[in-house]
Amino acid sequence: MDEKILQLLRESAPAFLSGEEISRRLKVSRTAVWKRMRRLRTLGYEIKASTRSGYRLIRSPDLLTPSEIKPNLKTKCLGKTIHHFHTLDSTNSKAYQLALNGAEEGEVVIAESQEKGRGRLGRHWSSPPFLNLYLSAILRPKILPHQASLITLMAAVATADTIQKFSGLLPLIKWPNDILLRDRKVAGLLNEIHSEMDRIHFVILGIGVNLNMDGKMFPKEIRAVATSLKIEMGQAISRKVFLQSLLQELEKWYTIFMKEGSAFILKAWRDRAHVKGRRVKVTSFGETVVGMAIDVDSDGALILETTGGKRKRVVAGDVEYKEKVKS
Ligand code: BT5
Repeated sequence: MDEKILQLLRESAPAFLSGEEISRRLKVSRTAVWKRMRRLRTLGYEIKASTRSGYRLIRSPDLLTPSEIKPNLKTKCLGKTIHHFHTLDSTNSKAYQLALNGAEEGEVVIAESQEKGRGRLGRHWSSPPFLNLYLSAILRPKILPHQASLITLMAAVATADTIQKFSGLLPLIKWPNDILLRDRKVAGLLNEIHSEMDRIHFVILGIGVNLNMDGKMFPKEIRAVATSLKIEMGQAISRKVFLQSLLQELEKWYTIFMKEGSAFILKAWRDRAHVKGRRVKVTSFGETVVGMAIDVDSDGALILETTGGKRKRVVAGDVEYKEKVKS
């Protein structure tokens, strides 16, 4: 109902739209319309009311509701259905449930805040309200389960590209799922898959980007290692414009991946990751390996050369750079 009222107000702007006309078009009482206007104001919409002329939308808040996002969204599939929530435990968990119940490729879950935002391996993702982006997209790629890591690389490239276009700064991708600005984490990805041995049912692509957080808003334990676009750019940014750009970039890179295979993704990833020749320490399944990063292979695994000259292939883990990153 909120969405429909906002759509009517937008269509008639800058003119007023009478309460009678709204109640007629939506088949609800005028009291119901009045109550909805009051609710929309509490959500931050500035709506002018005049007893003679009706209602006029003056300004919308920077909310990530479908009615805010969809008018300027230029994607064909991604984000055409947006499930928006003021708060959720985790957008990934919600998207997973929706996908199990048959949600289609391209449906997106967005929350203004998360109570149990998740990182990998049960870690926590700090998700305060109205400042950042917490998004999960449902994809149903026709690839084999062992290629699922490439979806993470694809999403990392799309997220890094969006950040660069928005800020003019050069983000660096840290294998497998971190996006860094000036050596600090500005975004993280959490991909979860539901598959059989030879078939992926769906991938949940979870992306968290710190947009308008100030330094002191981060929990103490990550203050020195996290950043936001606002901190790096010195100005607040529009979350909805960022989200629209991100969905467009994701769709672009996903289409390239599905049509052309992994070569373009890997090249773009390598250009942004600068991992080659870097000494790293990788913790994977409780084991720690130190070595020289050689490359990522065609399935997105990290290839290391250890001190003994042996090659080691790492499919999942945490990377620590043994020297300072130049971004
Ligand atoms: C990640 O995990 O980086 C994946 C983060 C994915 C978050 C998105 S938000 C939308 C979707 N729904 C979810 O529930 N999750 C996804 P990992 O590599 O394990 O990094 C987690 C670590 O990053 C934590 O242990 C902290 O050290 C740090 N961290 C937590 N919150 C952060 C934040 N807001 N910004 C930067 N670093 C953070």
